[in-house]
Amino acid sequence: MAAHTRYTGLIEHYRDRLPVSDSTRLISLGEGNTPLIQLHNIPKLIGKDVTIYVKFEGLNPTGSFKDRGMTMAVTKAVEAGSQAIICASTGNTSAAAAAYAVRAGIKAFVLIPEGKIALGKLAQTLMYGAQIIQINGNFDAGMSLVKQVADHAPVTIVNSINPYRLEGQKTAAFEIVDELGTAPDYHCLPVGNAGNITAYWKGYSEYATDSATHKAVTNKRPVMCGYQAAGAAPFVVGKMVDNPETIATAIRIGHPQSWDLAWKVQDESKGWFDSQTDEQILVAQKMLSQHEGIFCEPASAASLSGALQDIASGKIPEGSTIVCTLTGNGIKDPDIAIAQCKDAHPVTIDASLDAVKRAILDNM
Ligand code: AN7
Repeated sequence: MAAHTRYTGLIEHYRDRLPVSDSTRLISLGEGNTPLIQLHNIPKLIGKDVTIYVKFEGLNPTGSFKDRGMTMAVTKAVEAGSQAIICASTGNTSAAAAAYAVRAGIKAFVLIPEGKIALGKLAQTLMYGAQIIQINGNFDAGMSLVKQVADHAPVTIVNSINPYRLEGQKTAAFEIVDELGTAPDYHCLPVGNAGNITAYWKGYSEYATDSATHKAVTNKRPVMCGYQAAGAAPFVVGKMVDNPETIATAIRIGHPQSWDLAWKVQDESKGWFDSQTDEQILVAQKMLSQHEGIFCEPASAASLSGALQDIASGKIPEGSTIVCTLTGNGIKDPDIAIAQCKDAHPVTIDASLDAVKRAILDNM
């Protein structure tokens, strides 16, 4: 390897395992290569002998794991000659689609549920200059419209029903195995459309079947644990949900697009789906911020919230190594963060040395 190798995104890094050729023009913003951070304080806090890592996907270029899928989907759309992409979104997919479309020099159309996407995601999508189409309906309604309109207009769908999305997203599992030298015992994820849990399983499975060709020492695969918000939990109730509701707007999805694929993941990995209440999700989000210095968005915290529940009950036994994916950055949803901290006490003082000194000594 050259002494200085600049990281230029996940397609270049895992090009042997992705559907690109030497002549493919790669549309990248340097996504992937996100930190796998070991939690040091929370295991002590809960008094359990477990090793928990979080894969902080909020540190991708647009602040969520969607960039992994979008670099691949937009690269392939451009390769096929497409001039425009379209998606329905609860916010993060729209931000990623908008950014990668700009990078490629093509047009992005995004359908979002009016008033139901986090402020930061709206700000991003506006800034990247996508054509926003707000609908009086939820994500599921938007998704249904996107599928219909693609037959009537020259647009490429970049939701996770586009198979290239999952190809890109599977690289997160590669990174984890490359770093740990093996797969974890349990992998916990928030679940909406269930594209990401499907993609991770694909990544772990591909690495396991040819473990000799990369750095992993085993062909182990983790138990996959998917957690939904209680008000939007079709995998827990066992059927589609028509009016999903949750404060975690990213996963306010009642008709998951990867329904069959995700049940297969559960089956093959001997994993499970469960739900977390909005309250439990918010507790986990705050716990990560205030005990580990990691600020993820509410939906992302469903992974840790679910893991903590299953560690407490013993379903995930002591001695386990667990990876929780934190799918998006907390900065995306400032309204919820500020509401969560309504009992914090910022002090307002005169701009004098004396007053600052007093503010410090009074609050030590
Ligand atoms: C932060 O942006 O569906 O189970 O339209 O933004 O693969 O759907 C977002 C999903 C988890 C769920 N965490 O992932 C969209 C969208 C965050 C998310 C999920 C989403 P999937």
